[in-house]
Amino acid sequence: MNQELSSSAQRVQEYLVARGLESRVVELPDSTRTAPEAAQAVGCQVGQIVKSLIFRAKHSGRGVLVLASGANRVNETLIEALIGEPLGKADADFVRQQTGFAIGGVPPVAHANPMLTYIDQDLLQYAEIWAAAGTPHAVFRLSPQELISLTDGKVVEIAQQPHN
Ligand code: 5CA
Repeated sequence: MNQELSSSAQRVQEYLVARGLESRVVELPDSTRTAPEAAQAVGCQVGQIVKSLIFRAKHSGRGVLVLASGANRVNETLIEALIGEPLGKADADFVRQQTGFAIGGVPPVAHANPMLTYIDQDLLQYAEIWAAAGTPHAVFRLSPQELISLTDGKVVEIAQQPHN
């Protein structure tokens, strides 16, 4: 039986089909707006949730996509060293303009403007990971290798070391 997806989730599903992925977008009654909520809703570890974070490079103004494990805080200094310029945090309008999606449902793929992409190496320890699929109630499951090939992202160490 086909359940109808909301239009943003449908856009992500169509992208996955076009790229030959078997993944199916699922819309859940519970919120998947944050990584802990998404982990709770699908019943996985928070580290298996892909956070799709948009940054704005300060000098060039370009968007940078960081795909981080839900368990990690991003070390922005490391990303700045990789791109060679300082980062500013993107505001909600910039996120929508770059991705075509609203915060809380930003998927790692199917963006309006494809961006330079970095992938958290900590995601590679899991057989399966889950990412947002366009809305704060939609997710899809994939493997880390599929995430790499879909996004053409560079796998790097992203996590900030705990302070204590
Ligand atoms: N659906 C979940 C799990 S996949 C999700 O989208 N999580 S997330 O972490 O990728 O997206 C939430 C992120 O949006 C936050 O970590 C934060 O970086 C960003 N964010 C939240 N509020 C704002 C805001 N007002 N301006 C800019 N970015 C924001």
